[in-house]
Amino acid sequence: MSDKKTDLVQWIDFSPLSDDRGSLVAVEGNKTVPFDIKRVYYLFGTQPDVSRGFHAHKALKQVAICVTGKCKMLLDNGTEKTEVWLDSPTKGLFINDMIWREMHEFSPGCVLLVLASEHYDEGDYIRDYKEFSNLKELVHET
Ligand code: T46
Repeated sequence: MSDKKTDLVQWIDFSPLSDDRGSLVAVEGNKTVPFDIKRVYYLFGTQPDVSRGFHAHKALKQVAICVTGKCKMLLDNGTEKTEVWLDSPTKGLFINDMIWREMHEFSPGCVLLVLASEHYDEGDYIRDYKEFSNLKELVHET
């Protein structure tokens, strides 16, 4: 896993297996990605002018891969924010727990694949930014 600037942006480079038929990327839990993959979901049919996300997770870790098209991902750890483009099927963005994320500017036909460390649990979501920021401050104080 490579760090870019800070721990906030952590890319995973996938090595495609390419030949004259095309390319294949294999992703394995606890090998290619740093957790056991318990869930896979994907976003598609997204609209160019509609953003998604606007939450953090208490414990969930994920890797997001834009397998087709592109979108912009905003990451916020409570003290620092940054935006990156997800625009390659050979690059995964590792999103740690307690990171606020927003997805913006989906291109037409974008498919965003997400590998998750846990099964779906609405109780793991923090959907209120103030609550997220208060929790982050508590962690910094202790
Ligand atoms: C994330 C970003 C990148 C389920 O029932 N099961 C699931 O596994 C997921 C992911 C969602 N849902 C339900 C919860 C909502 O009623 O599907 C609905 C849409 O989910 P949400 O509004 O959270 O979607 P996004 O695109 O805002 O966020 C999703 C993931 O939820 C989130 O974990 O990090 O993609």
